[in-house]
Amino acid sequence: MNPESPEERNGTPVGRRVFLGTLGLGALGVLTAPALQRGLESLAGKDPTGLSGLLPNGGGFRYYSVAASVPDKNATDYRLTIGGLVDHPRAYTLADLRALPQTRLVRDVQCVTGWRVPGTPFEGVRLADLLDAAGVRPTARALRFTCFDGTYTESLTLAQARRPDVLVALRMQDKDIGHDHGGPVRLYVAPMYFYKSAKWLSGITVTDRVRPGYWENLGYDVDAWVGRSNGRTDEPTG
Ligand SMILES: Nc1nc2c(c(=O)[nH]1)N[C@H]1C(S)=C(S)[C@@H](COP(=O)(O)O)O[C@H]1N2
Ligand SMILES: [Mo]
Repeated sequence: MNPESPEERNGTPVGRRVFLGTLGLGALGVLTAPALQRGLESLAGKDPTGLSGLLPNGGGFRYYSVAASVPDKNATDYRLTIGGLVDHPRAYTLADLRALPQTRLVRDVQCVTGWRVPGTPFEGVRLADLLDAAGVRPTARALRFTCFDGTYTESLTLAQARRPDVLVALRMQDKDIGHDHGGPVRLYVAPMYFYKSAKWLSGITVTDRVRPGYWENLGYDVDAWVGRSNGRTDEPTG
């Protein structure tokens, strides 16, 4: 069994459905890959029926979590660790991150299931700055992101991670990021589908190769450029 599977982690009904859905649809093998992926993702949100996709939602965000419950973290107990192939591993507190230079970006957000939110401000520390401070070793090629939901993971190549439009975000819509949107800290990868923007970010491991993340193990593209991946033709977000 896939060790990232929520079925294995907590045996929740949502996890079970995702797992069984993967087996069932994968065995059928008749659906196109994007249709399969959209089906899987609608199971993962708080919308097992996928019917909310048919309702108007005012152009807003939808809440997604592959974990059944996620603990609250705040300025007291939040930590972001950076380790792996670096010379200076460390753990940042929220105050540490707030003390670093902040970058504000305003781009569209695009989920691979189709919904898009125009002109959303995100603000935080450039991931490139954290990598520079960590001292990335010459053998490093990629990053693995882990989350304090205990389940979700993501990946970027080192070159992607060093782009100026990739943030360790502390604010979204000009507010501190709330729990539902992945606060206090989420990743924000502006030019890619929103599944790259891991919520509840707690760990960055520098690795020698790309280790596909949660949805990528279930078929999503690892290089998730908006409009140029996952069989979709959306306008770029940037
Ligand atoms: N930890 C975690 N991060 C995640 C997800 C998730 O399930 N867990 N879902 C991803 C997907 S598919 C999307 S579209 C966005 C949704 O972000 P939102 O809940 O703030 O709208 O978060 C991404 N990051
Ligand atoms: Mo998504």
